[in-house]
Amino acid sequence: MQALVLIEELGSIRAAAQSMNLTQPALTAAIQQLEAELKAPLLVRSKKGATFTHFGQAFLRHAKLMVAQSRRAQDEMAQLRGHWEGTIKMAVSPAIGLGLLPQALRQFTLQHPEVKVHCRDGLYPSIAPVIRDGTLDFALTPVHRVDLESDLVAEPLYSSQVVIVSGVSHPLSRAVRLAQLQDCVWVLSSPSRGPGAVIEEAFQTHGLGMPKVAMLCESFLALPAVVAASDQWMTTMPRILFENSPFKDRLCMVPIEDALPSPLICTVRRHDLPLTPAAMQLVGWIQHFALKRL
Ligand code: TSU
Repeated sequence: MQALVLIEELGSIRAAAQSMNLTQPALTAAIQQLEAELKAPLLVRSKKGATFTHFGQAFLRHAKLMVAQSRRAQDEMAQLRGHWEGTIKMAVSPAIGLGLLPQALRQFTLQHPEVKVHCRDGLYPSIAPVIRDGTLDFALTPVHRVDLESDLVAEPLYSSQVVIVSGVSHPLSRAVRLAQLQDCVWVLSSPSRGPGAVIEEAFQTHGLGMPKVAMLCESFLALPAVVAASDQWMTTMPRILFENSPFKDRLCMVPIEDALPSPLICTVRRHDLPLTPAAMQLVGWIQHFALKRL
């Protein structure tokens, strides 16, 4: 099962075998044995690599959860025995990544240097499928709590501050009312239901029409650069991202006086997969620093 998960992740049987320290024929034989037991072909092999059959894709969903569960079970047993080892897999929003994560990780790794942390970017709802299939233990991301699916749970941490940002030469970079921005063209940093869509919510609250959206830019690395290079586009971003952007001197925080929504950053996980003790400790440090900044 682990091999199947690795084949999907790495794109080939050879790469999966290498990463498991097996020969390719040994791994192929193991998969053939699994296919015989399940009485179903899981992979189609071609010169270009291996692709999953319809059966393979269905089985892979179970395999991912079982591999993740087994990793968590082993980690939890070791950690309960006082052996702080294993892996934490998480995704963070930019406000967490730039804000609380560095301090929390510093404390956590001092206490538990043997626990590996895998951290990637991610926002709800785009990140939900990899929480659901067990790939990630949790995500620290803003959530519209009313919208959360019933198989996920969200525990609130703190509200992040959002600002409206344009390039310095945008004609409305000094606007003070949302109504002045109603004909602007926007770059959203996430689809509707994500925090990048706060401008839609703000326009709605102030009785304005839907904003005109030119671009969806889900890269927070590219977003400030793209907006800095334009005299037409506006966007919203967490204040901490604006303040730390290398493009800050070509960007302008539009001084809007109307209130903007403050996305509520939460710990999101599967409701039936409790965090391992190590993951709980890392989240505990994040909570600690979140409380300190209130
Ligand atoms: S954050 O979750 O606070 O990093 C966030 C991301 C994106 C936007 C607002 C807030 C637009």
